[in-house]
Amino acid sequence: MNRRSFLSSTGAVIASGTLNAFLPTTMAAAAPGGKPDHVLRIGPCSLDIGKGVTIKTLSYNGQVPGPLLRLREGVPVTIDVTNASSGADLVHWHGLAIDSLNDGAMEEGSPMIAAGETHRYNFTPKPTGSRWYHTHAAAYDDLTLGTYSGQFGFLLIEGKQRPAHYDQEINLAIHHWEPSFVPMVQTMREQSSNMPLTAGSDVGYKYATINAHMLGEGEPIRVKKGQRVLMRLLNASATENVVLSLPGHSFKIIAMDGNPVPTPRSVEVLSLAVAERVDAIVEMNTPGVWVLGSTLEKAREMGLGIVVEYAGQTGAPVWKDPTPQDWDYTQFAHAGEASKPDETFVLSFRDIGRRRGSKFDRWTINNKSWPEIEPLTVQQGKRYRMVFRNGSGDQHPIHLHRHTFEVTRIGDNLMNGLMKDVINVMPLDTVEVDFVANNPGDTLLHCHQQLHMDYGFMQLIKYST
Ligand SMILES: [Cu+2]
Repeated sequence: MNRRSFLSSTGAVIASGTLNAFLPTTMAAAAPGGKPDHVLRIGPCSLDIGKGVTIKTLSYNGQVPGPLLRLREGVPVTIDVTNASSGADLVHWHGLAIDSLNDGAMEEGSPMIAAGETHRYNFTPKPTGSRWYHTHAAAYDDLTLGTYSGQFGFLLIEGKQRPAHYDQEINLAIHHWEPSFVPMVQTMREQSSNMPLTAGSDVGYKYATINAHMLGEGEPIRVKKGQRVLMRLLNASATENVVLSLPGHSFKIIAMDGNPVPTPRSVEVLSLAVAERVDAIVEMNTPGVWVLGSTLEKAREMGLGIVVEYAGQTGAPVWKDPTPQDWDYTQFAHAGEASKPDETFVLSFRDIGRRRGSKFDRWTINNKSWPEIEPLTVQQGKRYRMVFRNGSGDQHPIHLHRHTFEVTRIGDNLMNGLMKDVINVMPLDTVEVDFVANNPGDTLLHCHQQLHMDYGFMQLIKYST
């Protein structure tokens, strides 16, 4: 039976709206589950990030960052991911409160997508805000994999509330390229904003980019005097925390990790640990040609920056060192104590040095490493406090999957109202965050520094039944 004769013989069925049940299997097989809303293809790509500098990496749809995905809060979405790379991979939807199987972390039970396979993610996005998507595959000592690659993109969940008024929006993703093993000696550490306190091996980089171009390459950010520009900044580096500034301007921070901050504030210097996001309004009121870039000269030389050019202005881009300041999360929160938790978990982080045959140090939470570490158990509806004690000399951007937490203490400062999904814990510091167990299913807690998560810095949270 061809399609026309099938339709004409089932006219009454079409009118009743139950056509699908009567479709011949050959037609159904042509579109399993129907057409997806979005398609991502993991595959090799070549990027010209600067003059004579070509990077070969894996990315989504041949571009870095991957395609901007704008989803509506509460509207179910299907995303087909085809893995055209040579190894198994998967996509994590970072910052969303969705189910464990679709979240995109193998440790939570999300399936790995074998090479050559297509997998359909199916979820209802929430909450509203600047999220992102990226590979959650481990890399270990293969520095072409995981978040060392170009597999990341912006994921904007749009809801009813509008952010502050703005004239132009710009999404800026930071990444470091050409990783290699380097001794974790002071000279390399000085190039990063991590602290030179530990020994062992580390990863260093040759290049850095904002939106896949080194400073001075690619198109500048073009602005006009008087404009209010919404900048969404994402640190998509595998291991490097960054500190940025734009001479002559300030960043009015309105959201962190996509969540509106209780106390929006203007800052001259912006700190972004691995996986953190900031939404900032920048008032364009200092005409000229400027460098928005790392506050470290060596990092700008590696490419970490982008030119901001006012209409009608010409000349070499100008950099000026800002007044040095320590990053302070508390200024964006309310001062004072948060709600009391029902229970508290104390988690101490330590570097236990290298195991035989490994290039990298092993990490522990309460003296145990993934996968030997037993899960934390929570009960639905209860509020939990996690006390992060950093007993190491490294910074740790700690990420909680599938939940948003409230930052309740940094060092000696009590605070409330600041909602995040990544918090950077400074060397030897103590940070406390609270979350409500409101999304049953296995939930991963880990350091987002790829070297740390690959070498033991992960723990599962399980809901008791
Ligand atoms: Cu870490």
